[in-house]
Amino acid sequence: MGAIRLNQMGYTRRSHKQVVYTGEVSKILIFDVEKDQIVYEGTLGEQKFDEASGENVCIGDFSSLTQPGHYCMKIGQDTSPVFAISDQLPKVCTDALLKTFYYQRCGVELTEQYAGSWHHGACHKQASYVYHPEAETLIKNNPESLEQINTEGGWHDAGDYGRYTVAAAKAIADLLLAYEQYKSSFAHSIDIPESSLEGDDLLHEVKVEIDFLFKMQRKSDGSVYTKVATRFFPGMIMPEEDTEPLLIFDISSPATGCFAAVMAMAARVYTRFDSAYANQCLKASERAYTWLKQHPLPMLFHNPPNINSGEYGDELDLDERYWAAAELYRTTGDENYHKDFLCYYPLNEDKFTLGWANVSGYGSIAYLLTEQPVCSEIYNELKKAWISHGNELVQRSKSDGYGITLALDDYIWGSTMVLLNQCMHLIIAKQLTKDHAYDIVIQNNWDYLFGMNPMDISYVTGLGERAVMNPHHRPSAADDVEMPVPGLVSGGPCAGLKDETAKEYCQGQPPAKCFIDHVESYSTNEITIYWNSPAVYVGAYLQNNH
Ligand code: G3I
Ligand code: 9MR
Ligand code: ZN
Repeated sequence: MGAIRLNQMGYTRRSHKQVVYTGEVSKILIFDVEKDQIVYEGTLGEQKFDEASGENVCIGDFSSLTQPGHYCMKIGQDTSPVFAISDQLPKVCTDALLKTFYYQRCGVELTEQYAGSWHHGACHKQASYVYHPEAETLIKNNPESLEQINTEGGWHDAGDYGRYTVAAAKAIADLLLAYEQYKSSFAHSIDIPESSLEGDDLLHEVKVEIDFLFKMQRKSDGSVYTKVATRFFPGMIMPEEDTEPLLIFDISSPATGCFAAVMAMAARVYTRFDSAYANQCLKASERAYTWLKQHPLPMLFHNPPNINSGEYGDELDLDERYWAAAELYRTTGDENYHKDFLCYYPLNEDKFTLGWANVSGYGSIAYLLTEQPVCSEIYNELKKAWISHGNELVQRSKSDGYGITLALDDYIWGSTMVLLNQCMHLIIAKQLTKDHAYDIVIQNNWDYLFGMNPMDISYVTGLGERAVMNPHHRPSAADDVEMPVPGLVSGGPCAGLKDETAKEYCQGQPPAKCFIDHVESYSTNEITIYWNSPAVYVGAYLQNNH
């Protein structure tokens, strides 16, 4: 672990450029590696204690270096990884982050033409059955007695091969928000099978997951199943080797609510691309929403006994109802959805979280960005609260040694998602205020992801000289390719030490150092589609703001 922490991919010409150094205060020297000459000399600020990492750090600002090139930094006896200055970097990073959704595809062969070394055969083509306590026996002896539904397609959730509705919803929401707000960042090919077709690749890729979600809506009543997965997490095997029976698990009101929300988003976004498809999304959304109205009490999902695949437990569904009403109102302008949103508004104390369990932030974004008439009292109150929370994040970053927004208790399972969600919050706050005060903090959070962090590691596989190499990701672990699938965002430090490997390696470490780049540490080093999706959103913003 080096003493010089910076964005290992590098910086755009005019971006804020900050280095964090854990040695004694001394001069900063930056070398142009092509010309082998010193091109910058600077100084570090005073040492300060960084509580999250338990280290004394000094900050250096080298923003005045703007010349494109490749550089390395020397401070005292320490040397940094080589980094670049180029306005192409946000595009390079965003494309890699977005391409991972292709690598997560289920039910299709990933060919060498598009997946390179990480190609694999078609997977999870086996029959999938609606769960029954005796499913294992019945599938063997009397499969006709079980309801069989074709659930092929979509994206694997994470390091495992489960496909989960609420996880899909956050991923789709982030990607569609990125497209709605920064369409120009997606006007080029990311080299997937559909790249030759009409339309942008982000829309082609998200359609893969939406097409899967259609199959998760129960035909009889419009409610939505929570997941399709095997009974247990499989071993560290390739997807095509995972041939255990697939089970479709019960419907829930949170799953149905976030389905209604993302389908309403899709209806809005796809309408110019494919109006018939957009209409199909809207009908599915309205059908799910009708079920929600007919079932005002929460219907929650918990894994049945002897089932050990992801649960995504969620004890509340008011946030999903809030989000669904907001998106349907934004898409249709139907006052009935507006009335519902205004009813749900006071019931949702938290209005900012962009999680997989608490999705209230998406409902707030939909109302803050809506093109429809609003209730000005509620709108102004929500806008003021959103901006105020953004300012609190900025204030918090000022006392953090790395200038990032994570609080000490944010180092949870998927802390990089928390960091990126906070970045999304600041970006929306900037959209609402046009205030550039948010820029530096957004940049610091982005730089943390790519190496300016207490682990001196890029938390994105394949991006950075010292990037995560051993993610808890079955295809990366089970293939015979040394390099992991590129562009995957690791969950990052988790102070709760929620797996045996984290306990073994991170015991006693401060929160920001509770990370181990080990394939078995799923609580600090797994990857998921909804940790990559907020990163795509931030990268898309940076492509337009550098
Ligand atoms: O929100 C609380 C916070 O208030 C509290 O301070 C903190 C203390 O530890 O816990 C926080 O809750 C954590 C929650 O994630 C936050 O979202 C729980 O402890 C933690 O157990 C929970 O972990 C989830 C994990 O599954 C285990 O359920 C992760 O969010 C979730 O991303 C992860 O999802 C898994 C899927 O089940 C299977 N596929 C892989 C995927 C990623 O690991
Ligand atoms: O691989 C599983 C990962 O996707 C989950 O996030 C994690 C926690 O639910 O569980 C992982 O599976 C492990 C299982 O929980 C315990 N036995 C080892 C499995 C592989 O690490
Ligand atoms: Zn699969």
